[in-house]
Amino acid sequence: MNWQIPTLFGQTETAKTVLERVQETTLPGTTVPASSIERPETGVSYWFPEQASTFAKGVDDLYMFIFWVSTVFFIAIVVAMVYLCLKYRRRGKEIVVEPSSSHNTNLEIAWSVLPSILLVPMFWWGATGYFDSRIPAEDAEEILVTASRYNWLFTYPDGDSSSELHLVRDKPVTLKMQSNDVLHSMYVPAFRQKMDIVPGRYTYAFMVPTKLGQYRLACTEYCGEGHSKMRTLCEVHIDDQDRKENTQWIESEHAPWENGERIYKIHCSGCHRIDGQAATGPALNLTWNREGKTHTGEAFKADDNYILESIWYPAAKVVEGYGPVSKMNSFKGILSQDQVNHVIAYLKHLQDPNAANAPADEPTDTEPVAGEKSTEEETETEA
Ligand code: HEC
Ligand SMILES: [Cu+2]
Repeated sequence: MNWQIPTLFGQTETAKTVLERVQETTLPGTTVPASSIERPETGVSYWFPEQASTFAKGVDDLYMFIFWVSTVFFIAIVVAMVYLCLKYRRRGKEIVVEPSSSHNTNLEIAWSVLPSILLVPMFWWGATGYFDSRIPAEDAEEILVTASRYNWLFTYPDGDSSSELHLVRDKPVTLKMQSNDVLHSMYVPAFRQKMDIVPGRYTYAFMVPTKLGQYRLACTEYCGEGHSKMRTLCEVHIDDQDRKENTQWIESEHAPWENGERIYKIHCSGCHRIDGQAATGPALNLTWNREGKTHTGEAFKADDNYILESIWYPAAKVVEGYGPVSKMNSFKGILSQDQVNHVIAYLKHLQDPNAANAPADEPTDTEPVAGEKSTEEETETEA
């Protein structure tokens, strides 16, 4: 039975839209097989919300397994306790003191081994599920989530944003998350996905939505008096086209990498080059995703967090050959984390103009699209 209560987020009025669109986009005369339309989340169920991502079922199964193991042991322990209380209750006035054994090897082995048989699989199951939800697939789309008191902003690879999260069914997505102020946490119950958003660094959540519909997305870390209002919708679309047409876009004039290029020219080009030649600092076209060493021999990988740290706190990891004191000044307070995102997009773009936002480990080998604007000069001459 599916218990429904009136909605907290107003989905009952809006939830039909994806479903309706599936029907509308179907050619007249053809019928959509019922199995291909999933029921959108229309309210709040009293038990688990819908399973709308690839790993939701695993999370629920593990939960139920732990729940039933706990229930069985709870009943067994309480029954035994009541029985023993009755059996050994004090009768009459005399007190018989029986010596208790201080050691019993068999018993001790039994109470170590038997619980392990249940607990080790629980750990294994939980750990693998956790990794599934944290390690991005290589072809995942990267959406930047910006949390601020008390709202959400989602920025897509082309630079456009929306205040609701729009995903595409069966398309893997990595949420790269940043906070503008305090600690927040992103939670989409239907995806069983929850991750802290920490000021001053990036965190990630990975998922593959599997069902069309609208789902609740909320902040789940108390962040101030407006915390309970910090919620929005997450909509899963049929395909990219459907998402493009049915999202309220906040359009950005420039692609993130174009903004990054501008920042580079203003702030960085005095010390860094982008032609592979080292100058005062390393060549930035080689930086993204490289594996390098600091001057003290510590290994690092030039991922998002490394680049953020290099820009805000250059002294934290001084690159081998440039130490011991970094000649780079800190850009903390000069460049916001959003501007750092643009720089990162530019560094990726320098390596692969065709996929400025490709995920870290997958440089694509496709040719640049003909006519793609690759330098600002071109942009200017065209304008
Ligand atoms: C005054 C010179 C100077 C300026 C200006 C400067 N840098 Fe640097 N940068 C350096 C030096 C020197 C290093 C190497 C030492 C270190 O790691 O701090 C470096 C290192 C880096 C690294 C690590 C590179 C790698 O391959 O490991 C990044 C990323 C970086 N800078 C980004 C920037 C960005 C982005 C800007 C502009 C916003 C900038 N820098 C401006 C001098 C500079
Ligand atoms: Cu919050």
